Amino acid sequence: MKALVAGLFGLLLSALSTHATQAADCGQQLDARQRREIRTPRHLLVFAPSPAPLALGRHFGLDIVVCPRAGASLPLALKVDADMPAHRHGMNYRATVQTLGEGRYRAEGLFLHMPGRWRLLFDLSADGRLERLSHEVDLE
Ligand SMILES: [Cu+2]
Repeated sequence: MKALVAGLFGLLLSALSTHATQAADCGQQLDARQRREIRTPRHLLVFAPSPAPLALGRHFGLDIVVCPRAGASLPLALKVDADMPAHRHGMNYRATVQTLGEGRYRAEGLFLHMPGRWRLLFDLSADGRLERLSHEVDLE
């Protein structure tokens, strides 16, 4: 019985460390100075703007990597948008997202047209659920 418990505990530890390694490796190919992370219980999303850094009144894209956590699946679809909650408006442009495979995505056509606090919005659909992730950006 002791051996069985120890064995199960070992299995649990190795499962946990496997997940930790995957999460730690997520998005490592993106520029370390520019990349940002958003964690939820189900996904880790890492993104980096290009051109970087984000600037007012300039078209930019995002390189995005999504890594599933805790038994979640890769997103079937990812939508990217941005808004200014304090002003109740979004962008004047619609971003497009290309799926590159293995959790990698490229969003194009973002444009933040006024100074203030913006939110980058990432809508993931995976496992029949929609999950909205957001990241705040202050632009001067
Ligand atoms: Cu505004």
